[in-house]
Amino acid sequence: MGKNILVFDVLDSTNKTAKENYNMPEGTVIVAKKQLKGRGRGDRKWHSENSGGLYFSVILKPEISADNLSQITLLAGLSVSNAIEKVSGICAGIKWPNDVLINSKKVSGILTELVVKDEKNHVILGIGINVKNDRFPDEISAIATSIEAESGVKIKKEDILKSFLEDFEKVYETFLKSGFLAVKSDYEKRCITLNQEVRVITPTEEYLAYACGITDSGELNVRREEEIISLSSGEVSIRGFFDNL
Ligand code: BT5
Repeated sequence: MGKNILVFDVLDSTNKTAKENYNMPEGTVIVAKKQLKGRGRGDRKWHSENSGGLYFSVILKPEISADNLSQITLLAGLSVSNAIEKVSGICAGIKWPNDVLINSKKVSGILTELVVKDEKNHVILGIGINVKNDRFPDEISAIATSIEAESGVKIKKEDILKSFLEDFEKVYETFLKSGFLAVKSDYEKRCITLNQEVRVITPTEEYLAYACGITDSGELNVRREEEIISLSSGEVSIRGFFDNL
């Protein structure tokens, strides 16, 4: 990971540039100091006009079925929270599946996208981490935070990137060899959604349930009355005590 790192002052979106360069070697990293059109999932925006954040995409070529791609988002969340703790000493939790939070505020988001070309899966793993941002646009000021704001420690963006890539390389290799099950318990330790009452929002209904586990393939198990339901990340949104997210 990161043998090849391309750094740009400004891009529309590192995911867009990575997708255009999907045929670069696995582990190539595209970094932008600022993004003009940073994206979240769906139509959502990722605010990245502030140079205090770290915005990057990693090109991956995992030989796994498309069904298991969402697991890569989980691995990345684990490595982001490990990197934050290693560099700043502060504990960051994961709101299943892809938000990394400190003190119930969002410090990082992950957007995994698939490019199928030449009969191969190319995965673009895009990550935004608020490292040094001291203020946010009004629409997210109540829900967003940065590592420096929470830890009071001066942090270098490159230290977070280096620590992420080192951790992710190990986690990803373990995953490719042995599957999600091999990293599941590490993910569970970081996952703050577990053992909470949550509100599940699907395209067709909304209900309260109790988050009781992660399946061997990374779905969230919730208990609704007497029934256990496995939720896959593409379909649902989970709200918990961090209701504003
Ligand atoms: C995400 O989407 O959290 C995925 C974000 C991925 C961003 C990276 S940056 C590098 C790469 N290039 C891109 O263009 N994207 C990736 P989602 O779960 O849909 O969350 C989006 C929501 O997070 C927004 O609707 C806001 O509520 C909130 N948000 C936006 N910008 C934020 C920020 N800087 N910090 C915290 N929360 C933010």
